[in-house]
Amino acid sequence: MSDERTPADISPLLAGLLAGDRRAIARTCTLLETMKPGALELIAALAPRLGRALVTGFTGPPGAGKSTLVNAYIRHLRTKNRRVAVIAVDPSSPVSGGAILGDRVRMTAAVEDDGVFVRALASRGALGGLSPAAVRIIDALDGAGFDDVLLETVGTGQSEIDVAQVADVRVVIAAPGLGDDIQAMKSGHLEIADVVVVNKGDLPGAEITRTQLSATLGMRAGGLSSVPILKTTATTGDGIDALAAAVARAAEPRLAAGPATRRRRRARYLIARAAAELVAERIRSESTVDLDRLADEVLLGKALPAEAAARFLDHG
Ligand SMILES: Nc1nc2c(ncn2[C@@H]2O[C@H](COP(=O)(O)OP(=O)(O)OP(=O)(O)O)[C@@H](O)[C@H]2O)c(=O)[nH]1
Ligand SMILES: [Mg+2]
Repeated sequence: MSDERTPADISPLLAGLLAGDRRAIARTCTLLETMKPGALELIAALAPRLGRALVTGFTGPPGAGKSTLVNAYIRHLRTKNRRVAVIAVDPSSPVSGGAILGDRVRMTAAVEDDGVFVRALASRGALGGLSPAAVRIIDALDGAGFDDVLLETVGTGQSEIDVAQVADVRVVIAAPGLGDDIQAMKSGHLEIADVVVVNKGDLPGAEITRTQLSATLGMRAGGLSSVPILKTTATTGDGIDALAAAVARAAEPRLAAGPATRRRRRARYLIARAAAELVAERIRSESTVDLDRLADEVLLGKALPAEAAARFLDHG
């Protein structure tokens, strides 16, 4: 794979990517995922062309119907002639979530459709946060000219926080009969939503779930929530048009802010994640003398933990 070794060899890959060649897209995703030599050159070459794609995140509890809904949404977008890429993030297994979505897409619309591209991505660690590679893969897919990049993640705490940072529009999906998961959503996961979907609208209980979520949203931030709560049936496509309209409305201000702003938000998130890791690494590392000294100050009431932390960062 000599073209992943030297800057000079980036151009064929770049040309293939810009032409929408599927193999080139897949190889670019891998290159930016692994950050092997050539990746930085590729990012530099792509940078002026990026920021066109709209990134929409879909999160929600396991089994809420995210993949089915994403699939129905893909079909909708294809009727509008939009080219769609999907990043499917699986918290538990590196393959199955994405593979399942891939199968669904293949089964329905997309096997010979150059306008649809699916990429599975392992999530990061036990907490299921988004891998920073997802952000770079967004850039690869953006560079390949996809109009929409859809991000499917299971709504664990960390991945929801991550999706909130990375996506332009956040869709949070609930469904009736998920019990504790709905409770969990009520206790905070709705915070990130631009659009809330109650999927499985064909099942009894959908309306109750919707009422519950509506009450919860109404209570947040002074009760003036303008977040729409839509009912969908992903298996039949019911409600998908309304979902698309709600996403488009939520996207308007984000798109108006311009590509640089949206991409900078993602880069800031990457830096914040890297910074958190650096700090954690420093705290784990051998040189704990300073930390012990600061710990004693905290224990003796001579410093607040936040003050100790600030000094630790200053002197690390
Ligand atoms: N009745 C009904 N079933 C649905 C609907 N949407 C999805 N399902 C079913 O719910 C099950 C889970 O759907 P998925 O799309 O795999 O759910 P998911 O949220 O992607 O699940 P994970 O990726 O495992 O977290 C499947 O059996 C779907 O066929 C719907 O609107 N109505
Ligand atoms: Mg899924």
